[in-house]
Amino acid sequence: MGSGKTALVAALCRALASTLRLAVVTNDIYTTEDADFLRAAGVLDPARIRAVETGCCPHTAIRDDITANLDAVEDLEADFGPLDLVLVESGGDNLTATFSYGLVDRQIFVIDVAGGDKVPRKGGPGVTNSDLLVINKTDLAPLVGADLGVMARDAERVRHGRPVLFTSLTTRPGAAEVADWVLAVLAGSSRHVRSRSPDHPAAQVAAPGRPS
Ligand SMILES: Nc1nc2c(ncn2[C@@H]2O[C@H](COP(=O)(O)OP(=O)(O)O)[C@@H](O)[C@H]2O)c(=O)[nH]1
Ligand SMILES: [Mg+2]
Repeated sequence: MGSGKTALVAALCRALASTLRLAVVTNDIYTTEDADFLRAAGVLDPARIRAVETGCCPHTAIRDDITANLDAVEDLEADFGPLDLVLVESGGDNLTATFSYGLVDRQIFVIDVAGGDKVPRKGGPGVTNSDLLVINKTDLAPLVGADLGVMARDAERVRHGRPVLFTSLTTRPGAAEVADWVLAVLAGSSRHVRSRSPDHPAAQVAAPGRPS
């Protein structure tokens, strides 16, 4: 909770809504807070944002009984389809959270530096097996004493080559690298998207033509 999932969904909407047919499903336990935030942010036609109120452990609704989320995706497809991309944000993100691949084609796991630089080496299915690991809030690293180099090294070690991207969604709200990863996946090949360490200049530079 609080790692920046909704901020990333907003960033991806900003980056991709003009080129892709897009919709969003949010998950909250008792409210529609995240959907309300995204609608108020004006990042996408509000009708294309649906809220699922899980009413129970948020992991269950993305992993075990995915019916409510599948219904929301199918409703969006019926109303606005064909859609190129539906972003489903989970209502919880502790280290054991995973999506059923019956619900999603790809999983992005978002952690942030404020939890400490130990988090990647603690592992868990999201950190190790997600299709993309995003380590967010790099702007806070100096304030919380998180060593981004350690996080990059540990993440690479536990993920065996699966990609890792560092973001600061407050200082660079376009999340250009993540948007590029999504586009590469949609184009049918994510193989050219390599892991980038935070001290690698390429990680800090927005792709040409994309807002950062
Ligand atoms: N400093 C900083 N704050 C961020 C960043 N990304 C998100 N936040 C803030 O962190 C809080 C939680 O973000 P949110 O997207 O709601 O997290 P979620 O619970 O994972 O969906 C909000 O106050 C955001 O403004 C970031 O990169 N840097
Ligand atoms: Mg959220």
